[in-house]
Amino acid sequence: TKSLKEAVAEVVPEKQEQLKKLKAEHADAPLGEITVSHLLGGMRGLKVMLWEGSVLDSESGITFHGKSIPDCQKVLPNADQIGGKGKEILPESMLWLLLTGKVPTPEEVKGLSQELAAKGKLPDYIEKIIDSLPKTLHPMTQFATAVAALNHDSKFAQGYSQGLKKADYWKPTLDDSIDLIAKLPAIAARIYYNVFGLGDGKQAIDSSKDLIANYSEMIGYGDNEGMIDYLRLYIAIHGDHEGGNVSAHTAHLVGSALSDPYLSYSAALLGLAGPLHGLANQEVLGWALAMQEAVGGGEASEEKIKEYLWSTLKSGRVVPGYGHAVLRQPDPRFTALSEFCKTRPELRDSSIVQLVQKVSQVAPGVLKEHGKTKNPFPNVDAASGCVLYQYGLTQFTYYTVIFGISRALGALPQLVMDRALGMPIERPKSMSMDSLKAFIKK
Ligand code: AMX
Repeated sequence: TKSLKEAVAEVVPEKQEQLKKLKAEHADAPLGEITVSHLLGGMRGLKVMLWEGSVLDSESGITFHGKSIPDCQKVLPNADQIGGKGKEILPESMLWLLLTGKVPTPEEVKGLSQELAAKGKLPDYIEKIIDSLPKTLHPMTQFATAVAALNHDSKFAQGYSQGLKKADYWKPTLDDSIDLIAKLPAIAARIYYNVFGLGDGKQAIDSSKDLIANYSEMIGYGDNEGMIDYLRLYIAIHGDHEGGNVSAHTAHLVGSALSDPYLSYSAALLGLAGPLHGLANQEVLGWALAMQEAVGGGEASEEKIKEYLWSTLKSGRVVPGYGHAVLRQPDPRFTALSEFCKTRPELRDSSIVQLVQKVSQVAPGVLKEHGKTKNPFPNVDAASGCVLYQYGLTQFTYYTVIFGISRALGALPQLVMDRALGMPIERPKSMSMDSLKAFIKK
């Protein structure tokens, strides 16, 4: 049985060799043409970034090192296999896959779980920082603040200041990344306690439990098997969505300046906090509850749902949870969460879960008729919040924090790979409208 660090150490030389070959054989191969509309249109579709953990296909959705979500559900170890209780993918298993490209054994996952538990306790100064923040400060701002402050003890920052060799950068980047992933649940739970007075406020960690069983305990859901397994699935499949999305790209960009993993991931969280990105799950729930009040829950008629959708669109708002910058089909993450709902009676019978499912059948037609969005189908955020709500986690300003625990599983492995591959500081060229015009005339 290998440790995660040993498994990464095996992969790094293979990846370095692969990069060397790619550079030697294909450095000048064109990857497409850049037009003015790319520059003006948020760089959609431009292939300008290396990202190893996952690839997003506009039709079939996300794959993690070539494995779809159903593939991962089949092969990645779950809690039942490591002495716990639960059938869904453990985030530890997903982390292992994202970092190494390999499926871990249950023993390897158990070892990683124990390592995370051992590193999960927060230092006193972090607890004090979180406790000093006003309750009215958005939980995502609190989250990013605490994560940035952990750079106080960054092994990468310390090593760099002491003249660490470039070839070794990835090692303390990995140490910091594992340390950060281990501490995210306790940070998130302390914020939950401070802002909403829920959980026991202690963030105690039981080393025999997996990351999310511990987190669930910290936020007061230690006895709720359905919620614990939902959180595992949710966190595992939100982990990575290739590199171009705002949070992943931000971690990569900030890390390219050799800012340490805490600073890089803190910046990523601040991007995740935007309503067009991670905050959409908070937006969806507020919108769905208002709809429930206006049209009824699971029993609402298609006509009423249509009317409600049109009233949202006519008021100039977007339908939250629908559309995507890359996907052109229903998001497989939405499908996986919807399938999970079918397996649990408490979710099958839930009025809000039923309403959200009904909306997902009606909204594509309305959005097509509206004619603006390139993708009229639900994305992951359409489904994720209503399950939390049904399980009693009704504080929806907290939802994106849970997404923030997850996104580290993909963004931090890429940071490790960036340093292992010696990726340079990111510095695209910008242009003014005048310089653009002058350039086009040439
Ligand atoms: N409802 C109404 N209009 C929508 C829409 C929606 N759900 N999605 C896109 N549109 C509109 C856009 O606002 C844009 O209008 P404009 O020309 O007047 O500015 C037009 O359709 C074309 O947009 P697009 O090319 O299809 O999408 P995009 O790549 O620019 O943006 C996204 C993608 C996700 C930001 C957008 O679909 C959106 O705002 N969706 C709602 C918010 C949401 O669910 N975000 C979560 C995404 C997943 C995640 O990151 N967590």
